[in-house]
Amino acid sequence: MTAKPLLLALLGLTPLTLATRLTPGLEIAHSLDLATQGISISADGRKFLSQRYSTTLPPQAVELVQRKRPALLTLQTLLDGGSTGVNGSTKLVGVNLTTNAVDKLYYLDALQASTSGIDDVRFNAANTVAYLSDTAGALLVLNMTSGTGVRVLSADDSAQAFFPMMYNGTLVPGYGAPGSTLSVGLDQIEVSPDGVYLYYQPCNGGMYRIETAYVDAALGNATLAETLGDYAEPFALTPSTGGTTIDGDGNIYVSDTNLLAIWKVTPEGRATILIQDEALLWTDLVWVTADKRLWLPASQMRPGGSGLMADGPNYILTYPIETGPSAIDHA
Ligand SMILES: *[C@@H]1O[C@H](CO)[C@@H](O)[C@H](O)[C@H]1NC(C)=O
Ligand SMILES: *[C@@H]1O[C@H](CO)[C@@H](O)[C@H](O)[C@H]1NC(C)=O
Ligand SMILES: *[C@@H]1O[C@H](CO)[C@@H](O)[C@H](O)[C@H]1NC(C)=O
Ligand SMILES: *[C@@H]1O[C@H](CO)[C@@H](O)[C@H](O)[C@H]1NC(C)=O
Ligand SMILES: CC(=O)N[C@H]1CO[C@H](CO)[C@@H](O)[C@@H]1O
Repeated sequence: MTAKPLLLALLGLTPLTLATRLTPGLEIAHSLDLATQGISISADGRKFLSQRYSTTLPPQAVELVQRKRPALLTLQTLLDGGSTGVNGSTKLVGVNLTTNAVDKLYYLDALQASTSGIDDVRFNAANTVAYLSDTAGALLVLNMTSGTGVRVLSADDSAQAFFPMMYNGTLVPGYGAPGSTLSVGLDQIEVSPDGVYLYYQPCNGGMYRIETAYVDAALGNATLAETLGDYAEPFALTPSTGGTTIDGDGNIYVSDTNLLAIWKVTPEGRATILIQDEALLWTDLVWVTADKRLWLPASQMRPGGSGLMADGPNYILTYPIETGPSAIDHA
């Protein structure tokens, strides 16, 4: 036995022992070398991961082709935040999964503020409008037919962090001066399966919803774009969140970075903890598959460190739910 496995065994950290300690229903689907923040699964089962494991290197999108060796740079809907000047341009890229070729490309620079961090994307029921979260505290609405868009909610409280984020019981340290804390504005977004509501929240939680009819109309109505916040309604007091997803019945799943848990928020706004487990360490973008399972990439992010991420193995876990995916989710 080499030193490393022996040490891991002594620490009780081998996948086998972790598995035996997991909450019933929670299963390890993949154990990867690199930390994974997001998983997207195509209708025919191809799995795409977004991985970022350092504050200086750009995130990468890969297809998971073997258990342990992801390869092939492609993603169904790839959002290049351009955060570290990768090509200097933030863009939304669509990839045709039959040909693996880029078939859609929208540049978002005109919609951004200098502080913007474009983080997540969802689509309307007709798949003609894209909604993108801007962690500076705004929503970008993009007309995918014309390629033009509008930045809304930037002056509205609902898009701002009202408190720093929490992680495993304490405030998350910021990237600024020692003692600073991390506050992140509008980040998680979901669209109801019937396309009627857009849900959104800052990273510290506090979920709002707004009718997509108003959001879409803001594309062609500057007055409405300015006052869109008037149509926002508080929906659920969610916690500090790594990522969310929505199922076919409109239940939203929210990963809780503080309690290391997953919450379920029903379409009526009833919020409860579905599962809590130490393995759910900063779970990020979550996915629902047709076999009624949540896919939970535990990104292992440990805030405050220079590199952010812990050493592997990094787990992608699954958990059974009662419903399959929403027909329009990540369409
Ligand atoms: C993807 O490419 C294939 C082959 O060219 C084409 O038949 C299909 O319509 C494309 N899919 C989309 C969604 O554009
Ligand atoms: C998007 O742009 C197209 C083409 O200019 C236009 O016909 C359509 O009405 C726009 N959609 C919205 C929701 O504004
Ligand atoms: C969370 O905090 C507790 C108390 O400090 C500690 O024992 C535990 O190891 C932490 N869990 C993780 C996953 O960091
Ligand atoms: C634009 O939106 C404002 C605010 O909701 C509304 O009062 C006005 O009627 C709208 N204009 C048009 C042309 O729809
Ligand atoms: C600033 C810059 O280099 N932009 C380039 C980014 O990549 C796209 C697609 O290859 C080019 O069209 C841009 O000119």
